[in-house]
Amino acid sequence: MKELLESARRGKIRAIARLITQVENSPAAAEQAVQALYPHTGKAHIVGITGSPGAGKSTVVNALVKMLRQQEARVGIVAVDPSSPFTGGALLGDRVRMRDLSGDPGIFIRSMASRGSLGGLAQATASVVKVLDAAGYDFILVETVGAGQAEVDIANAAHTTVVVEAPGMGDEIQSIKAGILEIADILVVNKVDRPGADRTVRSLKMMLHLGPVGGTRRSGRISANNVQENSGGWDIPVIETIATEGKGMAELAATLGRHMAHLRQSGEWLQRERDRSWREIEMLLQRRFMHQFQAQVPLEMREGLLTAVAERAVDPYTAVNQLLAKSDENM
Ligand SMILES: Nc1nc2c(ncn2[C@@H]2O[C@H](COP(=O)(O)OP(=O)(O)OP(=O)(O)O)[C@@H](O)[C@H]2O)c(=O)[nH]1
Ligand SMILES: [Mg+2]
Repeated sequence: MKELLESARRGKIRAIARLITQVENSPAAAEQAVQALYPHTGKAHIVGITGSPGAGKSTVVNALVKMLRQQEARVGIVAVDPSSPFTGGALLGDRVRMRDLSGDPGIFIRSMASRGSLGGLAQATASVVKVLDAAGYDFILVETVGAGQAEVDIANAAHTTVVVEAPGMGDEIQSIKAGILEIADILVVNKVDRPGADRTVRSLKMMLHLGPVGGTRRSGRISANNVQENSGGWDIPVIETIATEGKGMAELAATLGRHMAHLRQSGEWLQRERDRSWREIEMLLQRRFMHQFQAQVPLEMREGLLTAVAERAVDPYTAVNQLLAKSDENM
């Protein structure tokens, strides 16, 4: 493990890949790796790319990476596979499209399989991002489908969140529903070669000026009197792209740099790092508590209580009190 960590840190592609596999498969390995690598992290610009299914996220990532490579940046890409069976088919497409990036030693691509719990995926992604950060990648792009809380959690782990939209089918409205507009630092309207692009751009800009569209922006982003502050004076830019032709990518890359500078100058950087640290610690605490609890309370007792609650013999609050009493007893 020690040698593996050392090689990964020196940027050896094979070692990085092997380390990530271990981190994904074993919480103990993840703990060991993060403990060793953490002091070497904090240098990469972590960019979350999210948005409606099919909006062109992977194509944007592909084109953006090419642009960043021209600027000599090293780029890590983490594609979080959509867990929804409806979008499962896009997976193969992603692999094929991203293949023209591979072979370049300045690029590392990893697909995360979605597994069991969503919390587990967010946790695994956070660890993989740390490995890439410690391995010296300048940018780490994390693609997720913006569909639920897990994606929001993953996007929250980024310094900059790019929400990709495309014209047509009331996508704008859907994304508000999914709450993903609220996490955007940069909005990309992709496929502007398609009809209706103007209208999409206009309505998105209008919504941004209307302020928070319900839901909660992350901390520090709404002032006390509920006026949208765009995190300390950051006006959320709307960038028009045609990812298939690489159009708009120079502007997107430049805007990423501008956002990073803004985060640093405004102090928002530290705020976001603190928010992120707390979310991660909270996630780890929850898992740890749950494991402890499961070790301390016999399975039969839990099973018995479940039946009792289902049959209305015991209410859920009383069940929790009894479980906690048992857990204390066995500590
Ligand atoms: N006309 C046009 N098509 C595009 C553009 N960008 C992407 N596409 C096409 O849109 C389709 C979906 O693109 P993807 O990049 O796979 O979209 P995605 O958001 O990653 O999709 P999921 O990961 O399945 O949610 C593909 O067929 C792309 O070729 C664009 O700028 N213009
Ligand atoms: Mg994709």
